[in-house]
Amino acid sequence: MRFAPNSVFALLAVGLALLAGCSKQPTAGNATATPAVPSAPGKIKLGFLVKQAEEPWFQFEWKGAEKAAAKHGFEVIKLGVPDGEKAIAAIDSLAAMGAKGFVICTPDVRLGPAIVNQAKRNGLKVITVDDQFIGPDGKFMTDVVYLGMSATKIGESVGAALHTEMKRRAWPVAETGVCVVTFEELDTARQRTDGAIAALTAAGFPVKQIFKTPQKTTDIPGSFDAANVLLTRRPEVKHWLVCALNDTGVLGAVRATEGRGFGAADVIGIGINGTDCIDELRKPKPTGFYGSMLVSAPGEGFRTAEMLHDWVKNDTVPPLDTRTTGIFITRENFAQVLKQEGIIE
Ligand code: FCA
Repeated sequence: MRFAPNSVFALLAVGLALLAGCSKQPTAGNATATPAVPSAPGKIKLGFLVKQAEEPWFQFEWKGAEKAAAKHGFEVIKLGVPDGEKAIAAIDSLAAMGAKGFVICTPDVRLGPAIVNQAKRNGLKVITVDDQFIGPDGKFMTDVVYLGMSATKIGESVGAALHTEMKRRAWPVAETGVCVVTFEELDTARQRTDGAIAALTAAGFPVKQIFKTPQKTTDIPGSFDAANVLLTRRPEVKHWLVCALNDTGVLGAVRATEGRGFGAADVIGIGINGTDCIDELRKPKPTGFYGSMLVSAPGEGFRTAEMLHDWVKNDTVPPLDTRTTGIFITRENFAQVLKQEGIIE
């Protein structure tokens, strides 16, 4: 049987849609968007692969990438790659569709060497975003272009903001505990929670009242379970400060504190991302989720896609390491800041 070029593309598009549809969790909105039909010939095509397409953070990165595509006239192929097998298969699919490169937030940083090899085999350029690849020696693959947040610094701002708010509320330190939901196998996550702990201890908070509790999965059920284990072990704590690698980590922990009868007056949770807590901050009644360090997801998506396009089109090699910073948002200023950042209308 012979396929006309268009039907081959249509088949590929169906294959990719299936691939994206296999994400572990159902996705919202255009989370698994794939090109329905192949684009106009001649447009440069670039992939944007993300580990958790259901997380608003990554949907906002995609929005940023789309904006760069509209500005520069290229096409973005957005795919969710929740595991290694799907990530490797997606690279082959991108090549078959004629893409020239991709930006990726990998589902596992240790896939770095395999992803780089697969990209090389297919002649694709690679930029990593958010989660930096780890090489076989256990060290960061600093020769692969990377853009991500200044994780330690942002974590430190979380710790400092938690301490400031605790003092403002005049909580007795002896009755206060810190719930640190951790995911230490991911470096950017460990740096964030270590940063928060470092800032709290630097401000004089007693180390013995800072409790780490690991989450098995980086979603709300994962952090909810992790926090529950800790809350059971520490019934003596009357007020909780909460931090984690991102908003989702803090949201799950705050839900756990609510389940144990703690209200907004006795919980201060501060997340990271600023994109995954919008509904929470919009709730008419305050919750224990106090605020978040907003990092620009659309900005990261725009910048990485633009750098990749410039690299493919003009051979401009991007800087190897770019770091982004955060802005503190709370119920008071989130609407205004998120508008300024183009995250909400
Ligand atoms: C990691 C986290 C995301 C986001 C990103 C910048 O990939 O899982 O939620 O914080 O870093």
